[in-house]
Amino acid sequence: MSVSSSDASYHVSDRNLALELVRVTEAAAIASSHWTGRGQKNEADGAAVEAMRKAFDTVTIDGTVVIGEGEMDEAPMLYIGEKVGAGGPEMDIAVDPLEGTNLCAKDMPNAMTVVALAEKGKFLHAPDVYMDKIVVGPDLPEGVVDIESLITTNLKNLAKALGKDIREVNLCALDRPRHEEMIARAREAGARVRLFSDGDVAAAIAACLSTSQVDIFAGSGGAPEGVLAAAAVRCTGGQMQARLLFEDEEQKERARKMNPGRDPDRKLGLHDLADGEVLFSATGVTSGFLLKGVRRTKAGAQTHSLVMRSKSGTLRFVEGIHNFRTKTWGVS
Ligand code: VTB
Repeated sequence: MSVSSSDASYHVSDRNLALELVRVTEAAAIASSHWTGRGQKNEADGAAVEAMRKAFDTVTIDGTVVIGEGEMDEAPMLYIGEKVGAGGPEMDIAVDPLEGTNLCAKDMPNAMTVVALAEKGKFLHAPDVYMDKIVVGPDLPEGVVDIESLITTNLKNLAKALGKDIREVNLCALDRPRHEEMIARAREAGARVRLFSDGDVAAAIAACLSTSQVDIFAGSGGAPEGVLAAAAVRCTGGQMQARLLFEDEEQKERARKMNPGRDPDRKLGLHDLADGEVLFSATGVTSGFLLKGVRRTKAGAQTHSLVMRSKSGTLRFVEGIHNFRTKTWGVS
């Protein structure tokens, strides 16, 4: 398969395309970093969206946003169905231009910019509802945890598979009242629980990386974030299960319309969320579990990104040094 960008024949598994994606998340991170700690989450998000949208203009694909900023009437850019890219092979795109807008506004850990790419039709078309999620890392027996099991059962089975005492198992969960019972049960079973305020894509990835000291991520968060997390989990070889959660019939009907012929209540495996070959890139805005945040310097900025491909399973951490004297928004 050709990897030349000049003949516009990228395939989703192409190595060079992964590096193109880093430029996209870097651009969004640099733009939103201007707003770090300023208490203005909408401005931070807007800056990320605009920079990301513009950066896609240089990527030689015919992309369609399937996970984005919302429906066309509620988002000016990167809305669901929007076409992005400079032309080329058809691909579906999932974005969260600023995952953790509050984290950025408050200068708290784990804000990052996120993009994932798949062949057409391979991402779940997730409505903006909650999704129950469970993630564990690679090299564990298939089905070691199950979204339908009690958290205590999952933690016991995971401890056994990891060959460690349950007291040394670390669960990571969003700090929300809806998770109180799960957290209490996990602690009663002996596990440690690391809570975080926003940004469950980073937490899901952390569960797949041994360096993070997170063994399992569980709980409910945004469904679109679940699809992005799944793309990343695919690349690491980890396991993930999920289920859409609906507050009313209207939400369920929306899910049905977005994925015709599929039962919206079904248990979702990793490949139901992100199938085929996928690419993933994230750049840190504020430092966190995974990535260092943008460091702004006198004449530019430094970025730290994670780029991965499911085909090779290679995880690449990329440091960027951007010169504002030659590029106003930091990337070519
Ligand atoms: C998570 C998290 C996001 O929303 O999906 C969370 O990843 C879930 O929603 O960063 P609630 O805040 O309603 O619990 C965010 O925190 C914000 O989009």
